[in-house]
Amino acid sequence: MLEREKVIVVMPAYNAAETLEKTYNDLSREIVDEIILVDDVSQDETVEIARRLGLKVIIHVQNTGYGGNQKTCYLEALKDGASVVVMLHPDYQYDSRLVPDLIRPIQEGTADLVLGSRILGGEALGGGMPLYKYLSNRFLTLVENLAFRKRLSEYHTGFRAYSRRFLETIPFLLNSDRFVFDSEILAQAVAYGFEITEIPVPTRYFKEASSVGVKDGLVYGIQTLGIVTKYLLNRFGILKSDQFQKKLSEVISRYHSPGIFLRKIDS
Ligand SMILES: Nc1nc2c(ncn2[C@@H]2O[C@H](COP(=O)(O)OP(=O)(O)OP(=O)(O)O)[C@@H](O)[C@H]2O)c(=O)[nH]1
Ligand SMILES: [Mg+2]
Repeated sequence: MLEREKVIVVMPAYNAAETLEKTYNDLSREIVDEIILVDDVSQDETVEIARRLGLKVIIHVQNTGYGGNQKTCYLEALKDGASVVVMLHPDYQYDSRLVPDLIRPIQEGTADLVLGSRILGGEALGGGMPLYKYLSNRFLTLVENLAFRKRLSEYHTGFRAYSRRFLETIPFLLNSDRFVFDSEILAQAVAYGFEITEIPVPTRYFKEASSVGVKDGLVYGIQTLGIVTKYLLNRFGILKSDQFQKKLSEVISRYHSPGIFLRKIDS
């Protein structure tokens, strides 16, 4: 019998004690082989709860931010032999019961990146997304679609699945440690020619599910426009940038490479 692909869920966590267990309970353990939680120096009981639930827990020595947290998440998932990596916020903002739908296009080989789209879900505002976030999302998405020549419904969801091939290729370690990491990785997907697809997901907003206020949101929006510009400059050969040229294997320490690239993947 062929062993099936290894599905690893990664959770970039920061003060997720209130919501972690609920998020975990909705995950199908039949589909998910391993769950890795990276703690970004939470001030609450996130780590204790994660350990009690039996998750693999990695603890940062200092707060690096949401993007920096994801770098650790993906390196660990690759080292542990993931074929498919799901990024799931432990803040219960996304419906983790939808993981099987999210990973299907990767398992079927039709995409390397799958986005859980709240806009396709059709109830972004109804689900509580603040109006200014909704409008910014629509505006940035329009700009990104034009720049990337795509027709996606949104680029700003935090519920995503990536193939191993994708994460082994793009130099995500060169990305920002902040929230704009999520925009950068999509620009890289386009630049490196990976297939992106989306599935509809419901929107859930409540107090614990969001720490991004107006200021962080503004920084994120401006930095997203920055990465779109950088993408275009690179694409037209005006200013080449390592973020869109290098491979992960070229930017990672050679002492860490064997653990990632020489792994034998069962499939
Ligand atoms: N704010 C923050 N979040 C982090 C950090 N490291 C990891 N995270 C996690 O990142 C996830 C996303 O943070 P949120 O504040 O909900 O941001 P968001 O979901 O992108 O934005 P909203 O749509 O406003 O909820 C949460 O699940 C946090 O646990 C960090 O250093 N700062
Ligand atoms: Mg959130």
